[in-house]
Amino acid sequence: MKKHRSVKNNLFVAIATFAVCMASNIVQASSLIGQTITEQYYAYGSVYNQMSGSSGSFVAGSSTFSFPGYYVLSANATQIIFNFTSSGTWSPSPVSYNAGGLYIKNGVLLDIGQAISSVTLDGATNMAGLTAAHVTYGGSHIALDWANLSFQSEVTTVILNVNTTVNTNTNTGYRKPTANRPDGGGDRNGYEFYPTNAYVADGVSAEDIDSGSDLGASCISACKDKHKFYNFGFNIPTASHITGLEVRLKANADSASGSPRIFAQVSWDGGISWTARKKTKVLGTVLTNYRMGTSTDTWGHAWNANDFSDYKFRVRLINVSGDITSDFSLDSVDVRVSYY
Ligand SMILES: [Ca+2]
Ligand SMILES: [Ca+2]
Ligand SMILES: [Ca+2]
Repeated sequence: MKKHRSVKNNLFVAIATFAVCMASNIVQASSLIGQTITEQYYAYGSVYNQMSGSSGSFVAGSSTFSFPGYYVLSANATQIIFNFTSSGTWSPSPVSYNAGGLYIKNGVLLDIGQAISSVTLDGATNMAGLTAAHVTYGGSHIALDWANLSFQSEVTTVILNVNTTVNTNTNTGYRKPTANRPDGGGDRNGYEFYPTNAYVADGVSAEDIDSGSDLGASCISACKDKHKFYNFGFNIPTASHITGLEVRLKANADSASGSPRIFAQVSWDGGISWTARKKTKVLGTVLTNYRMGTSTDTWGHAWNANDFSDYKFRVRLINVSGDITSDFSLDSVDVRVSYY
C-alpha cells in the first residue's frame, strides 16, 4: 500500500516592519564654563560708573569679579552667584535701564555672551524681598533690579540658575539643485540624457545608459560615470553650527545585474575637495527614495554655513555597477542640512 504524503507548503508571511521615525528635537546642553561674563552697574537713572567695581568682567569657572563694599561675583556651569561682602541697603532709584525687556532701577546688567533660554532664582537665594519679578533677561543679557532691598555681609547670597540649552532641530528642508555638470570618469558624460530631469521628483528621470567604461567594481574613480549637482540655494544663518546633512536620491536601475548602486560625495569648496563616499543599497527597478547621511552626520567635514553657498557646495553622484550594460535613472537628488 502506497502511503500518500501530504505536502504542506509553508507559507512565509513577510512582516513588514515599519520603523516609525519620530521627529525629535536634538538638544545640546550648553555650559557657562570658560565664558567671559561682563557686569555693569545701573542706578540713579542711568549707567553708573562712579565706583570702583561699577563694571568689569570675569570668566565662569576660573575667575571672580569683586564689587568692593558690595559683593563677589562668580559662576559655575549653570549658575551665576553673588556673595555679599558687606551689609547695607540698595538705594531707591528712578528707572535706570529699560530696553529689550530688561529692567533696572538700581541693579546690575550682566552679559553672559551666549543666548539664554531661561533664568530662575535658585532656592538658596536669601535676599529678603527678591523675587522672580526682579529678574529680567533677553538675548545674552540678564538684568537684576534690587532697589530698596537689603543685604548682609557674609550672609546674603543671590544665585541665578541660567539655562543656555539650545535646540538643534532646525533644518533647511530638502533643497533641489538648479545646476548640473558631468564629471570625469567612465563614459565621461554622467547622466547623458536629460540631466535636468533630476532636479524635481516628478517621475521623469535623468538617464545614464550603459553606465561605466569597465567592469572593475574597485575602479570607482576612473571607470564609472559621475555627475555633479549644485546651486541648491541654501540660506543658512552665518553663525550656525552645522550638525549634519542628508542627500536623498529617487532612483532606479534597469536590472539588478551587476548590483548597481549610486555613491555620493559632497564638496565644500566648489569641487576641489570631497568627503568620503556613501552609497545606496543595490538599486531596485522601480523609482525608490534612498537617503545617505543623517541630521547628525557631517560626512567627516567640519562645516561652516558659508560652505553651503551656491559657489561652494556640490554633490557628486557616482554610478557603480559590475555590469556595463546597467542603466541608471535618477528622478531627483535633494539635500537637507541640519543646524542650530
Ligand atoms: Ca553616461
Ligand atoms: Ca543598458
Ligand atoms: Ca525628475
